[in-house]
Amino acid sequence: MGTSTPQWGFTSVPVPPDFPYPATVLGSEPNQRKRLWRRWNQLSRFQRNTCLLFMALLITLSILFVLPNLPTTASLPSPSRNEALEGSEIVQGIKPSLEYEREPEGPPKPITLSKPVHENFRPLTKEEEANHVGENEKDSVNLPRNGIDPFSKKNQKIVFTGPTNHRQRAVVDAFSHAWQGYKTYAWGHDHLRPISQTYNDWFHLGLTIIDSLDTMYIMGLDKDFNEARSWVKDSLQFNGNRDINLFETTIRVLGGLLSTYHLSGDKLFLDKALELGLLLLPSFKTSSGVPYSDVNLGTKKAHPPKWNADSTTSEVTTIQLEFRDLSRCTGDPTFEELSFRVSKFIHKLPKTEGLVPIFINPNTGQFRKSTITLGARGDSYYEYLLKQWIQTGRTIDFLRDDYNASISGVKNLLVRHSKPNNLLFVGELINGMDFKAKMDHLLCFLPGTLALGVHYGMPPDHLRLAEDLLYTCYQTYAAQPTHLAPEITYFNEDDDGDNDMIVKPADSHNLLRPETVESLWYMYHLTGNTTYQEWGWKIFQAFEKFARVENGYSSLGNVKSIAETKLRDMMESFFLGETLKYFYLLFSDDQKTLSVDRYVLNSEAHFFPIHTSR
Ligand code: DMJ
Repeated sequence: MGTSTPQWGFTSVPVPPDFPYPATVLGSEPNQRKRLWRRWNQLSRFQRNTCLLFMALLITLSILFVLPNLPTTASLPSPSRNEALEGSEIVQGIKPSLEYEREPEGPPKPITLSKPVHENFRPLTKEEEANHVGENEKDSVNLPRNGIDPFSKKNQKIVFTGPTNHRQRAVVDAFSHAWQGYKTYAWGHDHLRPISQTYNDWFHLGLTIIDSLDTMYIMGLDKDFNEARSWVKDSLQFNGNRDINLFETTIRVLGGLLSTYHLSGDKLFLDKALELGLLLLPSFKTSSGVPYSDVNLGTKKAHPPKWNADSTTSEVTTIQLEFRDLSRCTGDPTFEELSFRVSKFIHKLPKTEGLVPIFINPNTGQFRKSTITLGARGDSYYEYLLKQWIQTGRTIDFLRDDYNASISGVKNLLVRHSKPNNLLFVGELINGMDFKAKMDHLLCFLPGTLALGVHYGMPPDHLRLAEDLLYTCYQTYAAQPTHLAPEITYFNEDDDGDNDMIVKPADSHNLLRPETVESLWYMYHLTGNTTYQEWGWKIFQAFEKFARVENGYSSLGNVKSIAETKLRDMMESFFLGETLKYFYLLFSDDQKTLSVDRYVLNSEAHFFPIHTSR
């Protein structure tokens, strides 16, 4: 790492004690100084007084006109602050906030970005990386500490005018095709089964409609959006004797309703969100405050799942963005308090280098000895540490610190490279101890989250990790004949193995999941590197080729064979709520309107305004 000692202040030279000029105007040569001193002594008293008066006038004028325009001391790095930032200061042209450790003062300042974010943010060249010097450091964006609430004016709407290029039009066409199948065969039900021309119900909440609302709004599909709105108004019922999963319902339904409220300004969606939020509250009635996984909307009683006494760590820590937003929108603090209590509680539990086991007992409040992974059941614990910190205007330090600690843990304990081609992957620790070279597709959310973190001032080497990991995630698609990724990939660490990636028959399915496309969007959005768009386009075409069926899109049973894809007859709501939305964002010519400086996206790709305080 190249370091240099910064020059703060002026070079000081010895001067006579009564000398009126500041040291900086002195020549450094002793003869020159003597000459000046002699000339001063040769002046008459009147001349000296006039001189002094003139100097005093100059100083007064400087104080009045120049000083107010200088940066405040809060925004000027002190030498010690600078040293603390050494090595993390130059982040692809984005400097971490110099107010990193300070509480915000005064009212929030609005964001004024003169350029799209990505113009100020690009990957380091190899040389720059070696020296930790970014050439566009000088025109970096100094992100304000606080985000903006885009809806500070009541009912202000953003107008979305639809696709602007052929790739976006192709994505909208895909959405319309999926929506048409859903409308015809599964309207009001949770998911479409496009091959058997029927539906699947999980929670009986019309999941596909609600998950799709903001996607339609953004794509400018007004007619479809209005039909969906009418269904929400007239047919969406939350009562009834049925169990629902707290996490899934929160990210998809509560998240979908709140996001649509924010984008459209239509209060119907907030009213419905509040109705649902109140029904979810019994989940928190446990001795530790860590919620149960399930709640019955009819009996209003919560309980663990039938198969397990424990709750899933990622589930109980992935409801906070939504509950906080509900509190901020309604003025009722209960939702935020109960959900954030969980985060605060888990913050205090012992961890393995910031990493957590995937199960936690809601009665004892203790982790169960279990797998450590950033894949299934672990993933969004890490995602919501960062996103909650951003949502609350970067004011809650423990969220940032726990996030940073966890990424160090990932680097130390979970990152490895495959053989023979040196692909970086993130494995798991079975029982928190034994390394397994296994990576879920779910884990491919991580490059996007890492890039988002770096954008907000996290250490720059997180971006290199994001780049390398996203390359591997893309390879899990590109290596298959269908150009679609399996659910799980194993990595070879032996010298004599020929293939870096191994896919077991039981893991070779593809559920139309979004995580890789999500990360492609973040990386394109934040770096402007169009390679990520090209990779996304290839994946999109593969979905078109192998998942598109007459009445929608179907998950695949086998990505390893073009001849035998074994369609599974299921289109999950996240295909419309997330996968197609991220494709649309990835191919967008406008990376400003839905910028990560304005919104934080929840785990289901729903938009939440960034608040200005804790
Ligand atoms: C989505 O429901 C969410 O992204 C969740 O956080 C993880 N799983 C699915 C998509 O794969």
